[in-house]
Amino acid sequence: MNLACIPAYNEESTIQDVVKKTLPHVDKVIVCDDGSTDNTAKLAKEAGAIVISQNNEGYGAAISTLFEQARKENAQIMVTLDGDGQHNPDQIPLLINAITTHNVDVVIGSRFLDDKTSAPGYRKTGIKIITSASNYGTNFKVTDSQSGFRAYSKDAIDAIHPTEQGMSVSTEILLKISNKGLSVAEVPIIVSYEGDTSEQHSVSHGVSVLVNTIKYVSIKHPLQFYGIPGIVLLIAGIIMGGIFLDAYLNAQKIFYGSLLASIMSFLLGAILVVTSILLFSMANLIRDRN
Ligand SMILES: Nc1nc2c(ncn2[C@@H]2O[C@H](COP(=O)(O)OP(=O)(O)OP(=O)(O)O)[C@@H](O)[C@H]2O)c(=O)[nH]1
Ligand SMILES: [Mg+2]
Repeated sequence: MNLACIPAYNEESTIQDVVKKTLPHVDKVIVCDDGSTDNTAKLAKEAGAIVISQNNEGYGAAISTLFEQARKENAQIMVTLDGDGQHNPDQIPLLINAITTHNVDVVIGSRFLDDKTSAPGYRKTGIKIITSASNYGTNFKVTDSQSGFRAYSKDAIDAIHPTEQGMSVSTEILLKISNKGLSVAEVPIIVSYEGDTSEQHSVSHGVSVLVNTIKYVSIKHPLQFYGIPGIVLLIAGIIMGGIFLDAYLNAQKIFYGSLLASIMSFLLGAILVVTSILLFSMANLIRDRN
């Protein structure tokens, strides 16, 4: 059985159309309505979707619920797409075919693969920066790490248990796909940006997703992210300490500035080195348990 799963928050102007256009391509459509204050749930049900409601827990929490539901329904394939009409449901077969004919576990609909999508410039740049950061943490490269238009095989549905509540779930899932050794492919999709106005909103979202992406990637590579800067700071601390001692012993001059900088640098360096070792051990432990 193939499922389409749609996270939706206040999408009453588009949800019906999205559900109706999605239904012909799958066996069931499930909408996770996140405590919308408009008629999203009612309209989705009327259009033929099964509606799961939760209480404003965020995009990631909705995706996690939808994975859970797909496991309950024993789905062979789950396609996720947005409820705001930005994705074209007629492209669902493209994603499903990539799974069935090429035997991959996860297919990502990418708006940048053949660059037909005219995403607003700042958003394009933001997504590309986040995608580069995310690619650093995975053993594959994608062009659109933030796409919500994806398809998952049964193996992927069973293996992935997202925990991020917000938009960073897209990155979290990619890292989990990589850790579990699942295979990934991208297909080009068209994303509509008509009537798009949420600039400020998307900048703050973008920044928080980038910070979370760096968090994930830094946990994956703790020695590079914390260990190397830590060692650099330790060495800087030792050099500045040397300068201080040299001035004190040879000229009886006390440079408080270099004393303070040396202590700070040394302490921060030590903290970073210890952090990197702890994270490295924790990452290994978690990998062993998975
Ligand atoms: N369940 C749930 N869905 C959400 C939440 N926030 C957004 N969504 C849905 O997730 C999909 C993508 O959200 P958008 O805000 O459009 O994110 P985006 O497409 O990356 O950003 P834009 O380019 O601004 O549209 C839409 O279907 C939203 O209705 C939420 O908190 N809970
Ligand atoms: Mg959108």
